[in-house]
Amino acid sequence: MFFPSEPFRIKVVEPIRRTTREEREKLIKEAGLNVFNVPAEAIYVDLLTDSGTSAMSDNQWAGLMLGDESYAGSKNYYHFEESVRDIFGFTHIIPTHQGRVAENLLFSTILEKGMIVPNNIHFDTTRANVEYNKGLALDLVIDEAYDPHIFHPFKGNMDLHKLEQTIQQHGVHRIPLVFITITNNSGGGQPVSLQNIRETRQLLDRHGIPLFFDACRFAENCYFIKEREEGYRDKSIKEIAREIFSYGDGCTMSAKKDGLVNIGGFIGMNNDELADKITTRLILIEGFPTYGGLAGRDLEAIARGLQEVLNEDYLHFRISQVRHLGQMLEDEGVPILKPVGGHAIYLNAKEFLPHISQRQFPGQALTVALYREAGIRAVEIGGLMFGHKDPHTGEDVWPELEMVRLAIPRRVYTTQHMVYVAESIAKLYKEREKIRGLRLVYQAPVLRHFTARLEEV
Ligand code: PM9
Repeated sequence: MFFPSEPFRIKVVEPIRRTTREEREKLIKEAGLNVFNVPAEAIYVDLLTDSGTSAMSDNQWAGLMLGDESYAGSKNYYHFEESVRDIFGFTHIIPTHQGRVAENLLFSTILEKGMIVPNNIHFDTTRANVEYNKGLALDLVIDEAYDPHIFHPFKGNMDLHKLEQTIQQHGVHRIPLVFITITNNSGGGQPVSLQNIRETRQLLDRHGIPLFFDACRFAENCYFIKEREEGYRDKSIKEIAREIFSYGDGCTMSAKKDGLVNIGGFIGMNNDELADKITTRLILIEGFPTYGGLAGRDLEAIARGLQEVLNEDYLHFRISQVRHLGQMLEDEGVPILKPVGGHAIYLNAKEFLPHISQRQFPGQALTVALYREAGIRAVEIGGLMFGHKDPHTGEDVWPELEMVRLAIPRRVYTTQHMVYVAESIAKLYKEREKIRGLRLVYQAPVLRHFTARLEEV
């Protein structure tokens, strides 16, 4: 498979250590079979998340030295605002220290009990923030998204029929806005087409409902549009991004993904009244509107990162590196979600471990086995993350997909690291009958996967 070489060279290195099998056995046991509790120094290849784990460029590090840490009106804020507006175009740009705060500020301002927020698929922090504010988070992605075998170029698309039905059923007054997550993380990092975005906008215009984007991985989404959607091959990534956001009334963004930084986020919007209300809350919980919980130097790094991420050589390498890992796994017969998305490979845990029922957390069992076997940290996106009790019937509800995500940090690991990951998983796949199911011994009331403790059945 043709795969471009890295469009950067390495100037600084961070040593990583290989642990022994015995060390890992002990650590994972102490961690309650939850890789979130394992110290990062005991991980060889860390694919827990692509969030906040990017390697910054020399240009971004240089920007940190220009940090203006004035409480109000830092010059870095103005540069940040200019850079964000250049791509996203929104009138109000409100910095936050990460994505979930942007979600919290937005939903705590607009939601009233019983309101509904449709999305293609809500990410877990988005869902939690909607539900915490007494709203109902609905996933209205196209059905193809739930079939890991179907190739659809834009598997993150919103199902317009489901959206129209939802509006008819619940009424416009209960839907303060609709979200589209680009790329659709919880559905496999799958892109949304511009046609689908345009049509969603037209549908919402008929009802007077605003459209917001969860823009964490917008540049990767734009790359897929350029590659797969007719009429966009000759457009630049920035032109595609501008068109996407021209259909929106606002966005939330965790800059920890396509901002190429280790911390930061923002809310963008056009509505003056809403921006005023959110800014008042921002001052209460994050800080003054020109820093929003960040240092001036962080804002500078975001301003630069957002422009760097639009580079096509970078995006070509990025998407190809993830795709290459997927191809190596497929060549070994390992079941993965197809097509490969933008930032991660998703192992299909139901097919990897058919002998473990969903009640015994096959995704988490596979995640634990991967750490034990090879010191690789992945994350379960399945029953542990999304399983819950139905509030009306008290029955257990399990998600359709049971996956293990291998999220690839940006500009961090080399192709040889990817070979190591593919070979380790292929070995595990050959010995999969040895992996046992798990049961919960502790769970928190919200976002339980972060702190859950489990044991082997
Ligand atoms: N995503 C991820 O690993 C980091 C948190 S869970 C380990 O995928 C979307 C689509 C996300 C996301 C975070 C957030 C929240 C919102 N939307 O982590 O609060 O993927 O900056 O962003 C993670 P923050």
